[in-house]
Amino acid sequence: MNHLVTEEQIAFYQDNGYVVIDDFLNAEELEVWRQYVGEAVGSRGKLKLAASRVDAASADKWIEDDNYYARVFTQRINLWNDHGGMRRLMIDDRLGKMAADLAQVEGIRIWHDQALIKPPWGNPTGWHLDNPYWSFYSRDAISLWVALDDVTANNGCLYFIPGAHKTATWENVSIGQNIGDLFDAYPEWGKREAAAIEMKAGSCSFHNGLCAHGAGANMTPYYRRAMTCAYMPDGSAFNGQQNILSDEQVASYAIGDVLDDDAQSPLIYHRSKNYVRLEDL
Ligand SMILES: O=C(O)CCC(=O)C(=O)O
Ligand SMILES: [Fe+2]
Repeated sequence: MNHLVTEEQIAFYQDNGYVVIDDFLNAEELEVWRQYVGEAVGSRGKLKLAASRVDAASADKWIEDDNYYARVFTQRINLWNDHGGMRRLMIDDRLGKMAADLAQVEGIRIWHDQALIKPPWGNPTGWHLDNPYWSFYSRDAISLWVALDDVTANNGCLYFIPGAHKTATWENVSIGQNIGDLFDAYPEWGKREAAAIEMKAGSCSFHNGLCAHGAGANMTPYYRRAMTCAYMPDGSAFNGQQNILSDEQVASYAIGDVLDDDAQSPLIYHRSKNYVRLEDL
């Protein structure tokens, strides 16, 4: 694993809100990631979250519908919760350190991982911001996106508006059918050109949770598989939004409480504190 980020990559990330790491995984690692993601997604059926993390009362909202969004991508969240191999891949301080170095923060927690598999002839991923969906607000939230297949402008590569994270507020749109709705909220971004991020399988990108991004349609008869992980800087506080938290968790927090439950959001790397190791979970 090519897990050491350079000063140039950090500077590029800070300036543009995203960065690409070529050849992040070697060929053997890529095969392991593909295998584990395939197994973990396969065993979920239609359930987006692990069964153990879903409230009976609100189970319906985590079952995939057969709608437009289901054809943007198959989305299965927190595979680390219910697949041992995915847990080994995600609870890895090398990933945490990459994220901490790029984001320039002290410690990194998993907010959620997610497999995002665009089906053959899949719909585009509308422009959006990530952090406004989550249960904490941070200008330093960061996500990893690993290409499990070669991604090009033909099959739904990511696109970013370089530097958008610098002027983003937390105004957002949902990923709907009009892919450009975000630009109604941020007209200045709508006048800029997007960067198309084509990557070989095994390469990855990181993006800031406030950097505008989307992905193209899949104009091929093949799947476009990506494994991603959204990270929360250690010390981030509850903002009142439920997102992936259970009703019980939401009821237990007041706005402003620090989200430091390692069973929900494991601290996978910290520069000076003890952090979670695989054996601890
Ligand atoms: O893979 C995609 O189509 C979108 C990815 C995305 O929005 C993300 O990783 O935050
Ligand atoms: Fe996103």
